[in-house]
Amino acid sequence: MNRRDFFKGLAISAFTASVGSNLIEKADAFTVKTYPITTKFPEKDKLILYSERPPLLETPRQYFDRAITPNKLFFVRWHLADIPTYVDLNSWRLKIQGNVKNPIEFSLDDLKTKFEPVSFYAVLQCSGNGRNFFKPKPKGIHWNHGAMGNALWTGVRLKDILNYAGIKSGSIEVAFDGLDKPPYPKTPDFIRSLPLDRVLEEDVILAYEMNNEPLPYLNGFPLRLIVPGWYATHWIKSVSRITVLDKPLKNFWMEKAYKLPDNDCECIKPGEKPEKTKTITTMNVKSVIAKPLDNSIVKVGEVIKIAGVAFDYGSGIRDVLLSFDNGKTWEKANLGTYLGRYSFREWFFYYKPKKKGKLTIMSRAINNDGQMQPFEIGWNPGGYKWNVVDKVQINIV
Ligand SMILES: Nc1nc2c(c(=O)[nH]1)N[C@H]1C(S)=C(S)[C@@H](COP(=O)(O)O)O[C@H]1N2
Ligand SMILES: [Mo]
Repeated sequence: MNRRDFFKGLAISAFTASVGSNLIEKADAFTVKTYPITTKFPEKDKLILYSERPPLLETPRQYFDRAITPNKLFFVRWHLADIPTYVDLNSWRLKIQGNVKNPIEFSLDDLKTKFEPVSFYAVLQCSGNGRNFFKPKPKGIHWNHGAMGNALWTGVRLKDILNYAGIKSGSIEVAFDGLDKPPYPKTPDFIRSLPLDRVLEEDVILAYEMNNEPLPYLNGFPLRLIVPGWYATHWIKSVSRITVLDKPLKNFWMEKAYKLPDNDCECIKPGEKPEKTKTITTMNVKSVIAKPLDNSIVKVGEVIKIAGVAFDYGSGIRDVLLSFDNGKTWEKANLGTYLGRYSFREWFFYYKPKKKGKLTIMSRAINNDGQMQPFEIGWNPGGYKWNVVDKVQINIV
């Protein structure tokens, strides 16, 4: 099937819930609600379905037993229902405008040939990943652990492109707009900005490849912004317009969305209003247990492999510790190959259950700055930044 035809069937049945027969049942310790698994999205395999329009698809937990998330299993999140489903690269252009000396347009080939390509692994994680575990549950999509993934991103430095256009003095921010559009005139378009100093760092790129392939449409074909170490809300998909600004961008997405309470714990009591807020930026340290799944049945004396991933904002993972006695004692997991400071770090541990009954397995990551996953996290209205010590419970028989 040609990439152009992928979305045809989907558009017709956009409002019908045609889903597979599998249900994620109690996918982990905290889940009560069940969501169906779907295979019907173009360029995607089995993912947990929260919505068809816009597509909201989560990667099932068991796929985090490996450092690299395949494109087909990579989660999907769009805010606006009118998403790009076909892009003609003959006419597609990236526009650089605003406070620059030479406003300019590039084709995808221009980008690939005029600028030095760079590649690195980096974790893309939604700010609301793990929102389902907060009590009470904040409003928003009740993601479990799977609104995250790690890929090899290849593209060009934003700094090279902006310097080519020539940044005028007085510039302070850069705004990014993708090809997705609001379905109704009063819905605000998804346009976000980043501070100029972050944009000019070496590691902020516009990627045209994900794991050595063109990006899937649902993950931002043909070009997406990569801001390693920062939450996914900054990683604008299908970028087509970049505007250099001499004053802060003011719109719904910058002023109201993706805000955290601006205090030490970044938290408030449920129901209260934060006095001040700030925009969410860097990710915190986190580990997730992929296998065994919650409620797995395991035989006494049979060795099982416990596996998962860990990551942070870019200091890198120092250790992943596991506990089999509710946090009294901890053992070091084996770490997989180092794939760069922004990548998932795979970890694994072989364990032989000695006695029958229920067993809780906990995982706790420590980064190179000495930060550790907490046992509890304060509540915030967005349900952002969940990174509590992970756990699964297995039945030993
Ligand atoms: N153009 C565009 N880019 C976007 C968004 C969007 O709605 N439109 N959502 C952001 C958010 S909140 C997330 S979590 C990620 C999701 O990326 P993915 O769909 O590739 O997993 O894209 C980000 N970039
Ligand atoms: Mo997100």
